[in-house]
Amino acid sequence: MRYAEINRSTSETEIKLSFSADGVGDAEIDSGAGFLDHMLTLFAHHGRFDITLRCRGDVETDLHHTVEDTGICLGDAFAKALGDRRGITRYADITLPMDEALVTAAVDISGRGVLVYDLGTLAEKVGVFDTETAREFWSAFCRRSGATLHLRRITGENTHHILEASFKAAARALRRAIEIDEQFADEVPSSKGLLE
Ligand SMILES: [Mn+2]
Repeated sequence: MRYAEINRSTSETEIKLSFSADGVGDAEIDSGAGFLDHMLTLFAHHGRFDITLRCRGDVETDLHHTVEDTGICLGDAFAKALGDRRGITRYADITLPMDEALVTAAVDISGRGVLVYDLGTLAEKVGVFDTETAREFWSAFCRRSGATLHLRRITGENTHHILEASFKAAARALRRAIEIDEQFADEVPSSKGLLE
């Protein structure tokens, strides 16, 4: 089982997270940010990841630390669960529609965490959620997990739809990228023998 637990405590947030890469999509998410809970619940569902998360953050400041630190912990858990990434497919992409929104996610589990993020201009807020923090979430996730992720809006008008399509697309692409490829089953999928 590719599984990890993370406990992280700072003056800004206190986070307890568990992550199973080979789950059934069960999520128990309590981040303190409703829209982030919604995104992580569907991320778990579409990725077939089991995730439990409890975050107590300084939401009286704003949601920035809560969202970014959740990305840090999820990235740490992802890297820890995958270990040396032996046998994984490594690359995957999907172009995923949600109503009028269409978003591409392309993933390379490279060991070098790079985010290329172009969802265009979004509304500043969805409810009380600051939409610019979604980029901070993915940036932290990529940096800590070692996954390279491109997220690109093709079309879309509604910010809730565009963000939701991006989380679903990322989940679907990550799920495929970490599937065991029988032709690489006992290898690290890199001609240099190491993913970093
Ligand atoms: Mn929704």
